[in-house]
Amino acid sequence: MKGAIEVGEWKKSSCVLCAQNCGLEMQVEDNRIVKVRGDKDNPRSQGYCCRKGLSIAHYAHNADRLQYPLKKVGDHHERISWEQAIEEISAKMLAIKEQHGAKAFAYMGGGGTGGQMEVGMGLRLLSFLGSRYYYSALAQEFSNVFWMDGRVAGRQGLVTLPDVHNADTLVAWGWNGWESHQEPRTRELIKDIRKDPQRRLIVIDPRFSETAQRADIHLALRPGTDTMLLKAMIRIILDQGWEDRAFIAAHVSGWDEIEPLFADFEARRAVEEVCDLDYDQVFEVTRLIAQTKSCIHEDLGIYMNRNATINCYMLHILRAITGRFCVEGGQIYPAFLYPMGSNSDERKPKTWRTVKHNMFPVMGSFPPAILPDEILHDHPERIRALIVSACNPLRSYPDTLAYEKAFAALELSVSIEVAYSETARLCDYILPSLSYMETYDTTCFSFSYPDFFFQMRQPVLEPLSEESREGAAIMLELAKAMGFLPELPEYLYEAGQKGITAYLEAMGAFIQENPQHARIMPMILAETLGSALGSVNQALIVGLLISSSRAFKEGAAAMGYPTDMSMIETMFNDILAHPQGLYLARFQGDNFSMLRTEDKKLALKIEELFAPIKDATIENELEELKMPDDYPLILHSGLHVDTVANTYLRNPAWNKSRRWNTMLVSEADASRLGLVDGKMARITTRASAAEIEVEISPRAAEGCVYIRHGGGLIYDGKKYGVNVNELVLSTDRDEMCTPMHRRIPCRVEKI
Ligand SMILES: Nc1nc2c(c(=O)[nH]1)N[C@H]1C(S)=C(S)[C@@H](COP(=O)(O)OP(=O)(O)OC[C@H]3O[C@@H](n4cnc5c(=O)[nH]c(N)nc54)[C@H](O)[C@@H]3O)OC1N2
Ligand SMILES: Nc1nc2c(c(=O)[nH]1)N[C@H]1C(S)=C(S)[C@@H](COP(=O)(O)OP(=O)(O)OC[C@H]3O[C@@H](n4cnc5c(=O)[nH]c(N)nc54)[C@H](O)[C@@H]3O)O[C@H]1N2
Ligand code: SF4
Ligand SMILES: [Mo]
Repeated sequence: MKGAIEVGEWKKSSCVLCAQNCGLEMQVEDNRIVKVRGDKDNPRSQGYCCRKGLSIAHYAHNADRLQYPLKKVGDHHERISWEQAIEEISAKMLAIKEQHGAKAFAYMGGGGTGGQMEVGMGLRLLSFLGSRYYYSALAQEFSNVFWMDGRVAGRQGLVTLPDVHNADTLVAWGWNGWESHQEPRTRELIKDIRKDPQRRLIVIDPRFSETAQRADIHLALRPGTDTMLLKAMIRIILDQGWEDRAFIAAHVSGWDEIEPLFADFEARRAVEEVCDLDYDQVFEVTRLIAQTKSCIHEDLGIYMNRNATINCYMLHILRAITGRFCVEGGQIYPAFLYPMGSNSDERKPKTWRTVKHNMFPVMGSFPPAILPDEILHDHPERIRALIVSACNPLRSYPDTLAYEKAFAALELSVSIEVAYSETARLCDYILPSLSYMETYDTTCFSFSYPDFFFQMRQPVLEPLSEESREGAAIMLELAKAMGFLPELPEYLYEAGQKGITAYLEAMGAFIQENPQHARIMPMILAETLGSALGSVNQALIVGLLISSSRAFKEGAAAMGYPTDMSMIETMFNDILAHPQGLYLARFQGDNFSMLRTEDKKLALKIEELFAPIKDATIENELEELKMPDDYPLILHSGLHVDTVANTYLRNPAWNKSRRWNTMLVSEADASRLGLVDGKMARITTRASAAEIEVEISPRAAEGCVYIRHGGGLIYDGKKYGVNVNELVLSTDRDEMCTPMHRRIPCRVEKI
């Protein structure tokens, strides 16, 4: 009846499409998201959101959503019951373990930008199976920087970030923040800097990116020459005496041995002959970095490029010698509830390595670029069974063709998914997860110091299907079916009904009687408190608060939380009462107190990197920068622009009438190659070839072509766009096994 349409209430949630997790409010009618806006009450994002967030309904509602467990039969999937799925998968896993041992198992994904409770349980399941082969997206973008960060801080997992909002000079180095965000309220930040005559934005990017367009200074360096620019900047600082000697003496160890690495480096020659930049401009940028309240946000233009490890290292050297570490508006260690990852020191002999490539993990994570190889070889300890959850390797990870072969060779593949993704389609079993709009979850990306922000997203939608479950609950089911959970007393289940403090008391008594089970406390919590709360994820969040560090608990006390046993319950109730998120802790002590080095100094000396820095001479670099004759151009495989949301948004309608799967080419290259805007061209790499529409763009640098990330989508059975990962070989990677997506050799011809 007209006029009687009930207007849905606005519910508080957050975006799950990038690590910013901006607060969103959603209006829901008939269990569908009908309107979305930024949530002004979210203290971190303050109403900010981008067009991806505004398109979130496409994530929740689309034709690919899964509704019940599926099993591969011949070349298609058939519906099966949960009982059958859990029984068959667990039986197969136990049989594989019996026959081939723990190294046959790998687990991939689970985390991502929507929620992290699933990965917590997934890692437990993997460890019950006896394996440490965890593969994740982190190890295809950040291995270099996380490894290096680990050395400097004395422990992996202590990731550093630029405090961009408090800086006067912001350097965007290989970061296209206007489009990719990667900082809270990025566009507002860039606008604020433009308005303020005391502040400036400097962009270091070969391309006239959307961010470069808004910069005070744009250093459009020749692609891949960041190493020379960094060496030159450090040399200039030393020549000018701009280094902060007092800071170095107080907070840095190892500088005396590092300084000689830059002796005699011909800064001007490097800048002019290698980077193709104006020396005076580089000199001025270096001065601004050294002499103003500066910070540098580097991103995939550095991380997925040549020399990534030494470049990340030299960025830290630059920050440390200019005193821009652990200070307001500089590079900081953010406060955390739990570290971003574990400490996996490859120097320790007990650290697992992969069988084929002898590769080590960084922060507990192995690199996806080599997984196909680790499956496709004939060693008896090759990987034979894989659980993939909350990730989409067939579209996201390099060398799609190798991945296809690898999935076909697995003895068991299980996907935990919300959608019938390109990866799920290849799996033996697909288990339907509740979507992030239907669950309680958190990512814990706080990104600030000393205040720690926390938001537990609450469900805004009823489950689409009664058969879908929390990802963490699925992991728990599998663990139980394989007999990894002991018989638990009824009183633990009952205590949860009486509140969290009562539960903690009961749990304390249980562990005292059964100290052997302390190790699997998260599983026990998930099982018993999870059943009382009706949500495994909620129970796991309580678990995080329980196991938080002393620094966190002191920080929480500083925010006024009680310091006794009731702290957890008080805090959890506060979390529930603040669906928009809240600041939970104010860390005590200065930012240096986060360091895990014995002397609380930045351990800047990383000896393994001395030789590669020395070897990066002007002559060597000029030689190595040459492209092969048959592949003279650089393919930038995967821009993270406005029309891309990794592979989360499946319905192509969200990009209707936008050019989201073209190849960007400069005017100069187009006229040289006879390419016409809107017409097709063929691009060939060492991996394969593809035909794609040409887009002549002022944003493209000469000598480079660009294909956005996210093509190769199969939506509702139909394929859309070129999957750029089909054009990448797994061997297009560096020594840390990071794919060099920003430098794939290619050639382009008109058709
Ligand atoms: N060539 C190229 N490739 C790239 C990049 C590039 O620049 N170039 N960029 C890379 C980068 S930086 C990253 S971070 C990655 C990311 O790669 P992935 O980690 O693979 O992430 P997504 O592609 O976003 O895949 C997320 C998957 O999770 C599923 N999902 C959504 N919600 C849920 C849920 O609630 N539960 C479960 N279980 N699943 C869910 C989605 O349907 C989707 O299939 O890929 C990258 N791949
Ligand atoms: N809209 C949107 N935003 C996203 C995502 C998305 O899918 N869509 N995904 C998110 C994820 S997972 C990630 S990791 C981030 C990535 O965020 P960004 O790293 O900002 O994304 P990219 O598009 O890879 O931008 C890299 C920039 O590096 C430049 N570059 C290329 N080669 C070189 C070089 O040799 N030297 C230098 N100095 N620069 C170079 C490129 O021209 C480009 O502008 O984005 C996140 N945000
Ligand atoms: S995709 Fe946009 S709205 Fe969503 S979290 Fe990232 S910046 Fe915020
Ligand atoms: Mo990423």
